[in-house]
Amino acid sequence: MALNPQTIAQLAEHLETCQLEARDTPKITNDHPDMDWDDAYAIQDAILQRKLARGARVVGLKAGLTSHAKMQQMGVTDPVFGFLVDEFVVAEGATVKTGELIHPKVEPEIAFVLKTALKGPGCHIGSVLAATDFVMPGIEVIDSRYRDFKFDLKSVVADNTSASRFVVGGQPLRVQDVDLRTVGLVLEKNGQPVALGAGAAVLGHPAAAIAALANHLGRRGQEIPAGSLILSGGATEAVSVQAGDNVTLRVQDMGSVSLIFA
Ligand code: 0L1
Ligand code: MG
Repeated sequence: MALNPQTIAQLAEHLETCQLEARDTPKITNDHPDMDWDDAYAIQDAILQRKLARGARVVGLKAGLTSHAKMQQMGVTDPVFGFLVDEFVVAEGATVKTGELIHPKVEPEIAFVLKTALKGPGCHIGSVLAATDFVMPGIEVIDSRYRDFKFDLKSVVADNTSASRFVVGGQPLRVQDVDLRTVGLVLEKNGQPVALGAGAAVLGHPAAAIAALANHLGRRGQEIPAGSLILSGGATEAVSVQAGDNVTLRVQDMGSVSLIFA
């Protein structure tokens, strides 16, 4: 690691304060160009520890930047992984207050809920499907703390991969009842389709994103616990939203899920 524990704690405090106060910041690698991947995930972990110390509950995990559309949109080449806590949960059809966010965007995602734990290395699509209880539609609201969404991958990892809010809902399906590669999805904003995609946009198969997360955690001696909810990543580019917008994600055979922005 290139950063000392004090710097990691200070960067975690800085990024979490930006999240809680809806303030943007230049990317942290500007001042810490030697920061490495372990530093980036250590900062993310330190943000999680700050939240846990205040009584937060981990409610899931996320993979991000898992589609070519997202990678192209953000000018990066690799997936990233983050955590979801209870303060990010929005109920189906509920309102997200944009005043609590910096510059929100929405992403159409397939969420997985596991019935058994998954531990890498060596996880593959088959292990993920065997471990999955059901899949369901989810909208992730991302809100990078970095000014104008300008960042590099290490800065994004430290910033918990821009996680800010999410909703899941619709009709859960068992994985044997759906082909997750060809399943179609439509993201609507104010009643108009604004992004269209299919499951295969996510690393060829959304389960591959869950396998990548399990393998990433396995390298760190961790696993995805049984019962976890995991967002597999946006199947299309992210769409900006503002107060007054309503957003609906429709996924083939899985119904729809919605959010309102006020
Ligand atoms: O969930 C995501 O794909 C977001 C990853 C972080 C990059 C971004 O803010 O777009
Ligand atoms: Mg996402």
